[in-house]
Amino acid sequence: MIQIEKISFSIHGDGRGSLIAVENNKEIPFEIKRVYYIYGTNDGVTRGLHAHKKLKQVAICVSGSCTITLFDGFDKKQIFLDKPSEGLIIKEMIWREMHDFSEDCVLLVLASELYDEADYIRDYNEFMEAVKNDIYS
Ligand code: T46
Repeated sequence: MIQIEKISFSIHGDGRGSLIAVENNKEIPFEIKRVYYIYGTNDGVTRGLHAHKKLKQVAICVSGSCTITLFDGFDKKQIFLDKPSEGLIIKEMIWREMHDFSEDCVLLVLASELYDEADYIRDYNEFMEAVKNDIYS
């Protein structure tokens, strides 16, 4: 069964509002080499639709909400994200789809590697073959 791993970040709140800090190998279980964010997603759009051979990521919905579906080749789970204080760990060899973005959704992603198109598996059948034959583990 696919394990859903979430991280709860400490909120430094005071009369002015809230602040969350995340550090390499502390709150985040790897060295962060890249940060990107997804926003202004059009209604009805599904993003992702791929897996990564090696990349590990933590996804944080810093504004609004979205749903992420994770599939390990056997089991599928949908995770609703709507808290800036919560990170979803997305490990290697997991097919991911992000959908149901609210208009104000900003999805921040912390990644363990620099951008490398060769690390993507964008073909679903290739992903299923790789899982079946344990190719990238
Ligand atoms: C993932 C999910 C959660 C770059 O040039 N550098 C980057 O670091 C990234 C992430 C993307 N790009 C380019 C590649 C494409 O031309 O930006 C364009 C859109 O990327 P993509 O279609 O892969 O975006 P998503 O939202 O489908 O997937 C992204 C990440 O690529 C992926 O690693 O796990 O978010």
